[in-house]
Amino acid sequence: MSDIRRILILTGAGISAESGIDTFRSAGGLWEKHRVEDVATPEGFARDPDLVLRFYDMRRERIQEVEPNPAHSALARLDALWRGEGRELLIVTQNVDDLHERAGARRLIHMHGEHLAAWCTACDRRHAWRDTLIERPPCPACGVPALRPDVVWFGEMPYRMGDIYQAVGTCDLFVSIGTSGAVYPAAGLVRDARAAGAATLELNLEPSQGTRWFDDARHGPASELVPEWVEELLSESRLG
Ligand code: BJW
Repeated sequence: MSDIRRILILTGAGISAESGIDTFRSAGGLWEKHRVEDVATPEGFARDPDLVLRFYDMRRERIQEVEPNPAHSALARLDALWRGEGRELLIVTQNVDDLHERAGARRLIHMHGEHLAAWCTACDRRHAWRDTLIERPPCPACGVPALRPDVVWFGEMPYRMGDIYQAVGTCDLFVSIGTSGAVYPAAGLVRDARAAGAATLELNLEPSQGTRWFDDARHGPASELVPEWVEELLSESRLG
């Protein structure tokens, strides 16, 4: 591991599970209680905006009640220390919660958007947003009541894919944490990283759908696996 310089970390719902946020596809997860087509597609939003806005209002409220867990803190520690001598790091999260940044991570991309942001479909501006959207508040910029959650639904393009592919194509180590590997393009990034010569590591509660693409896999709760792996990496690199 000592020749590792550039690290790309992909995170998913599993890293926030122990903070008390529901995952999507686990038993009892969000997709058992809500139909994906109804709440996570532009067509569902067009059909029944109240249903979708309530779903996201409820989840936006929930994330403001919970705290980062030791897995988020460990990645924030790695982000703070992994510097100098050509070291680079990027956390790409599929999560729309803000637990990575609340733990202190700074080099972070939210590829599926953020709960704490609203997007005006009239003027195309985005705004920091903590309140509910169900009352159709006016856009702070243009005044039109056309705000929607600033999240990426099925059929929409995830954010900053150019930056993500660039970092995936040049990393030495690709680490996937707490994601089922069921949703593309995120699920395909491990193959892009491998093709570019990176070592690949999975940290997940159970083998993901793409587990065969990883050189190494460790299975268990993120709050244990992630701090262990981070300490191992920092100590091997004499940064801990
Ligand atoms: C623990 C744990 C603990 C539990 N510790 N672990 C082939 C190629 C390309 C695209 C497609 C394709 N086939 C189909 C598509 C289209 C589609 C897609 O992927 N469909 C699939 C159903 C097949 N993709 C899209 O439409 C995307 N856009 C797109 O493709 O645009 C075109 C394009 C083409 C080429 C390049 C670029 C673009 C958009 C996808 C948008 C996804 N949106 C959502 C909702 C976001 C807002 C919200 O939160 O409501 O994103 S869906 C949902 O799934 C959410 C998540 O980010 C995403 C991934 O879920 P995640 O994070 O993996 O959660 P889970 O629940 O699935 O897994 C949790 C894991 O944690 C499990 O494994 C547990 O075991 C584990 N776990 N507790 C450690 N304590």
